[in-house]
Amino acid sequence: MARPFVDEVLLTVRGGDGGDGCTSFEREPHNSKAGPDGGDGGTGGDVILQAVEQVNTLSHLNQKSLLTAEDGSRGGSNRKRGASGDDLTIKVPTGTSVYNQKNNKLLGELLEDGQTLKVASGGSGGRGNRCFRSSRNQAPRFHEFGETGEEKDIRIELKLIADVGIVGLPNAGKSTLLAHLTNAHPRVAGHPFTTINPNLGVLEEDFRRLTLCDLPGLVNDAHKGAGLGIQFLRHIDRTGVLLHLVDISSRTPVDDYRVVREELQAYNPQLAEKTALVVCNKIDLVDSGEVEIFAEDIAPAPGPVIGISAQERTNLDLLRQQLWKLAESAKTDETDDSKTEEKVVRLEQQEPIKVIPHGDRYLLSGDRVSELVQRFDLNNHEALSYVRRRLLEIGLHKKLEKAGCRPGDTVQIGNREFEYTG
Ligand SMILES: Nc1nc2c(ncn2[C@@H]2O[C@H](COP(=O)(O)OP(=O)(O)OP(=O)(O)O)[C@@H](O)[C@H]2O)c(=O)[nH]1
Ligand SMILES: [Mg+2]
Repeated sequence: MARPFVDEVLLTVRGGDGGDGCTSFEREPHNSKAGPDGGDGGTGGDVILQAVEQVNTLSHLNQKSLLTAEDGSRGGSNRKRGASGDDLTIKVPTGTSVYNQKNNKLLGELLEDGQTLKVASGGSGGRGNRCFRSSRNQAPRFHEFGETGEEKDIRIELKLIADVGIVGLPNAGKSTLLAHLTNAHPRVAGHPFTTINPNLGVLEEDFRRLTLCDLPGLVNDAHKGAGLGIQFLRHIDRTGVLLHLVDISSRTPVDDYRVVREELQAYNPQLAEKTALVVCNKIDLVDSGEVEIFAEDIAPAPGPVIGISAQERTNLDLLRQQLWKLAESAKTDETDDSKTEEKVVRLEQQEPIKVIPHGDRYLLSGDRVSELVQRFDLNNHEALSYVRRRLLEIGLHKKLEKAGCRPGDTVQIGNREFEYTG
């Protein structure tokens, strides 16, 4: 059996949390000025996707699962830094695109073997108390908590990267051909729509490899949703060569041929241009000469027209030779398109600081503000005064005043409340 084909997976990925910093003091019995020596926490691991040629499907990933990288460890006394958490590397096939579920933005594409994409960053480690020593406070008794790892809902979408795409009406014998040309074992049956997901197979010869993709059958008006529709054609967007397979034993082979050409055109005229080879299948069922007549009827054909019997394996050597030749010339013709398709990771912008008057209080939001509040123990008065100072430094004062906040008013950040002292 061909491996199950999964072309879209929704996942939640989470970077590891940073380790907490440490509060500790040097222990030198005769030194009254023994200073703070709490080390920093380690960084949390990142979640990374890596394209691996040997992986062909997304079926090893469970829908809607949560995948988390390792947390960083706490810092220790004597300035000891906590260990960093291990990254979590998720293997995906080449041809994978990754989107942020929230806004459907492309986070990046993995097109080449070995290429990686970071999808969630680990949190940074919290600083140890040593870092908070200042002229005001020589012996700080607080540390910073580790940053929470980034969490993201992502959608991983697979566009197969095959060298050759096989298209045709249902029952033309596409899967039979794939099975006889490559290592794949797709389901073959004498009724339409046996193939409902694309099948991939690899043809290997003299250290050369050609990947073939057998697609579900196309029918008249597939572009309007008839049959299985045309959305699976996106899997051959990047295919170099199209092999159009026609059942020559059909009563109307020329019409059959035209229907598929029209559907390809309707999907994407550029894709139709890629048709390089028209293959008449099932010649075991017709008189010799039928292929020539057909070729004349469809002239000018977009490429060579050859007759085969996939089932009887007639002319498959000739077909192989043609495929190697066409695939190689398609590769050399390839413009730099695939390279200009940017492998961008767009950094998400930090949410700016906002002050919203709400009843008797002022609500504060923004990444920098929430982070400061989350990363310290606000029941510790030293930590609290540090946070207050930092909030003033990042310009909160002005924003609050502008919004009408006066000393004595209540300011709320997350579920914490503060009195504004001016
Ligand atoms: N006589 C003959 N029958 C063939 C040949 N190739 C395929 N068939 C038969 O045609 C039928 C359809 O073959 P499939 O390979 O499943 O066709 P398909 O194009 O993949 O069909 P869908 O997946 O439904 O689109 C099966 O009964 C095959 O045994 C051939 O060369 N000669
Ligand atoms: Mg099939």
